Amino acid sequence: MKIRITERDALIVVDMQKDFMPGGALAVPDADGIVSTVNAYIDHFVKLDRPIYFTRDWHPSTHLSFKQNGGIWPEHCRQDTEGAEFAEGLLLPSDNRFIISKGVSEDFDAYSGFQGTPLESLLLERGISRVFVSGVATDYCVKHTLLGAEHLGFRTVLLEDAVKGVDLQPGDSEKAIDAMMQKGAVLCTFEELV
Ligand code: VGL
Ligand code: ZN
Repeated sequence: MKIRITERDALIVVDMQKDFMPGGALAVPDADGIVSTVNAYIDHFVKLDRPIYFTRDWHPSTHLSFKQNGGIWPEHCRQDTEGAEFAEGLLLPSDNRFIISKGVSEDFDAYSGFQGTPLESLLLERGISRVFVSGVATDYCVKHTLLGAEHLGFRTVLLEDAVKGVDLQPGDSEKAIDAMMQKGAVLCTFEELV
């Protein structure tokens, strides 16, 4: 299926940060393998003058999701540490892009880029009605961000060649993709963009 980008479309890049890349504190296997495809989408949206929203996990050292604080994850994406920086080689356009920090207070976790952030209002003020979602992890933050968008009434497109999952249980990413499609997500690969 061919998909044409319109002036009501935006790109969301979820959590493409060093700690989620191989070698990072909470590595998503092969996540570095999608950087070039994510960049291709970024380049495409830049050329069409479409806004791009980069979410990032941005936790305090006391964050409740960390094992040492009773959570389930190793410490990751601590504010102002190298691990929280954007992944090596990821394109960051100089304008028309927004950085959305989430999970910033110690007592609140956010798998969705919409939780506790201005993302919804930023999209609405630009007249965005459909979001294209890429990044990591398919079975956590990508899934919750896309479902959050659906819940808020945006149409969603999952960029299936530009996402990667953790798969703590085998099949988690597949299940996440099914759940997203169930709620209305359309799948798209780079070749389908016109
Ligand atoms: C994520 C686990 C913990 C994600 C963030 O970006 O998918 N996963 N924090
Ligand atoms: Zn996190």
